[in-house]
Amino acid sequence: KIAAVFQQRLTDIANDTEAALDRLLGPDSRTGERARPAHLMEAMRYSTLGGGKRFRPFLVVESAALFDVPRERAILVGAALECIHCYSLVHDDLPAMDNDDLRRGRPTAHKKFDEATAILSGDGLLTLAFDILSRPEVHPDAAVRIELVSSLAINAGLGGMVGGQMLDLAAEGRFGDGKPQPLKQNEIETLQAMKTGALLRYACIAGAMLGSADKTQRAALERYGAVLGEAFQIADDLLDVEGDAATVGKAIGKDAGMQKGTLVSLLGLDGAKQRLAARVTEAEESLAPFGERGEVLKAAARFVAERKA
Ligand code: GRG
Repeated sequence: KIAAVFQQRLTDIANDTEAALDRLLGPDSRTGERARPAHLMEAMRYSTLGGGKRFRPFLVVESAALFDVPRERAILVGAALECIHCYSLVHDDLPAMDNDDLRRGRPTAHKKFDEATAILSGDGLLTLAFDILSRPEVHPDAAVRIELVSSLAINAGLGGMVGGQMLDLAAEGRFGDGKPQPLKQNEIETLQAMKTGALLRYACIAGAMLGSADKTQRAALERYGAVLGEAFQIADDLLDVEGDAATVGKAIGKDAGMQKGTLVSLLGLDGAKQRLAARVTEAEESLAPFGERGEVLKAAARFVAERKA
């Protein structure tokens, strides 16, 4: 039953996030229509609207709901975070990075438009995120807005997602002598906590910030976000390996996409699955201070481990 409640909330929050993004990526009375190049706006809309699970906005809204935060505030923060997430996907797909042709079942931004437009649309989305968070509709208290802005900057930047991406490229051997650098387990954990974990953790603590959570509640959500982030990445790496094995029909680990530098490659399939299950349990336990109200977020942790796409 709780799984059905979770699915419904995920769908509702995805719809509300989509509507908010549609409005935020539309005409803006502050700059006027002429000041917004239509081609750039089209590219930003293409990469943001009509796709994605909207799992990060879900985490913001559900964490905020623990404190009865007005929903429209949390939706705005979720939309800002989704702008950062979508920009990272656009830039990650570029020829200089992963050089991917498809994203969310459609041509990537640089394939649909061109490289310069894709780069600028990512820049525009990154900037828009901070524009959104600084608006009074997000929270009447400017100190809360500054905290939301500052924490997002830290989690998305050098010490978070962007830094994690850099470590990833370095491990692939993109710099120096060009040889891949095998990473130790703690180095993989750090890289992933930065690249993927930081935004997921932010989603959860943003709810606590919006809701003026006390120290214990905030620490609980921080812990939940951190272990959920790790679970998300292990599940994603498992999907890569098992999805590849299923479609290509090859032996797992030998020929199917066993990516180097993941916990799956280091711990093996069974080891990674055990660790994933342990992280889900830990995520559930971290929500103890919220009692019954934590049930939907607990279901979200189980969803992360079980998802097929
Ligand atoms: C280029 C600055 C920069 C950062 C790139 C997020 C990222 C960092 C790269 C994307 C590549 C990747 C597979 C990262 C792991 C995180 C991940 C699984 C992202 C996909 O997130 P989902 O599953 O995607 O939430 P949807 O499409 O549902 O939004």
